[in-house]
This record gives sequence, C-alpha cells and structure tokens, in this order.
Amino acid sequence: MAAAAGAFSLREVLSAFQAAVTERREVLLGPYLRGWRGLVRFLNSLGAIFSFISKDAVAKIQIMESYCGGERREEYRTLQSMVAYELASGLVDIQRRSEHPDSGCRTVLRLHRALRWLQLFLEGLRTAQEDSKTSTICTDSYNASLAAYHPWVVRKAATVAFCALPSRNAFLEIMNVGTPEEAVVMLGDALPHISSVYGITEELYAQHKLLNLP
Ligand code: 1PW
Repeated sequence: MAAAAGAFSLREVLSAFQAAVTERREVLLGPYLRGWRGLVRFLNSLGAIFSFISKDAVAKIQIMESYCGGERREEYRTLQSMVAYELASGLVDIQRRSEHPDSGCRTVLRLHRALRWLQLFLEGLRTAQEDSKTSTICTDSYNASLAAYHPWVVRKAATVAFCALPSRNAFLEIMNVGTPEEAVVMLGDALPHISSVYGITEELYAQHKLLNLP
C-alpha cells in the first residue's frame, strides 16, 4: 500500500537527514531539526506512552529552533558554524551547567546521542527476523547507546514503554512506506544518511572535546 498524499511517512524523515549533509560535509541545522520534528510525529503516532520520550526531544528541538530563527541565525546555519560561534563567544558551559545551561552545543549533543539509538534501532529492525520482538530490538539498541546517559528512573520508564511497541511487521507498516519488504529496502537506502550525520557530528564534537558537555 503506497502512502497516501500528505500522510506521514518515515521516508520524509530520513530524506531530511539526507538533505542535512552538504557536499563539504557540513550538517545543516534546518533539515536536521526537520528530521527530528518528523521523528517526534512518528513517536507520537506510536501512542501516548511515548509522549514522555518525545517531550524532552521537543523541548530540545524548540531550543534549537529559537537559535536558528533568532538574531544570530547565520551562526546557527550549520553545526560547524554553531560550534565555532558558541566556543569563540564563551557560550558553552564546559565543566558544569551554570551560565549557559541551554547552549546549542549541549542541546544538540542530547539529540545526537538519541540519534545513535534511532540508528541502531532501525538497523536492528531492518536486519531482524520477521518474528523478532520489536521491544527487544528497541531495548537492546537503547542499552547499547542512550541508556548510558540516563538515570535509573528514566531507563526504567523507557524500558516499560518499549514493551508497548507493536510487532515488527506492524511497526514497518506504521512507517507508511509500503509493504514491510518495501520498508526494509527503504531503511537500507536511508540509514547510511543517518549514519553519515551521526558520524560527522561525532567527529566534530570529538575534535572540540565536546562529547561530555554537562
Ligand atoms: C523508537 C525509537 C525512537 C528514538 C527516538 C529518540 C528520542 C529520544 C528521547 C529520549 C528521552 C528520554 C527522557 C529524557 C531524558 C533527558 O534527561 C535526556 N534527554 C535525552 C534526549 O536523552 C538528557 O537531557 P538533559 O536532562 O541533559 O537536558
């Protein structure tokens, strides 16, 4: 079944991440945040139980959108220009959150870590057996990534929410990109773009020693 015109499709999310990388391997914040907005819509379509997960992502997306639409919008065109600007202007709390609790650098870092989870999860979904449990794939990818940065109570709540995930085939259909087989092909095409955004960000943050921002 093809996605109805105007209906949500995970394909658009993934193409936003594709559009986020320029030829010079810069990451454009506009498409990056558009990809995240789409992801949030997707998470919300999974049910109310996921709204606590999407709520924090929404708050972070909003912080970033206000920088991108603000007075200094030119500095926030790419991840690279944001890092350069915020570091040069002393706008990043390095040791502990104090004067600049919501810097673009620390806010994107949280989204970046969550993107790794998404990447592992979708890759797990793509390569799993048809009868695999989505909740197991999701829990494993969470434990291998984002969980390390969350306190016990968040880990617990997240793991409970994952149990509510639909079966692999139902999940592939919610993505709205066609049959489960077509969804698997789409994931195979699209995941390298998410990996690329993730890899460029990781490298940039490592270069500037920003991977542990409070
Ligand atoms: C089905 C797979 C979908 C993957 C989408 C990823 C969304 C990730 C959001 C997880 C949020 C969990 C609850 C919030 C925790 C925050 O404390 C934490 N935020 C994140 C994004 O990890 C850290 O932010 P903070 O407290 O340092 O501002």
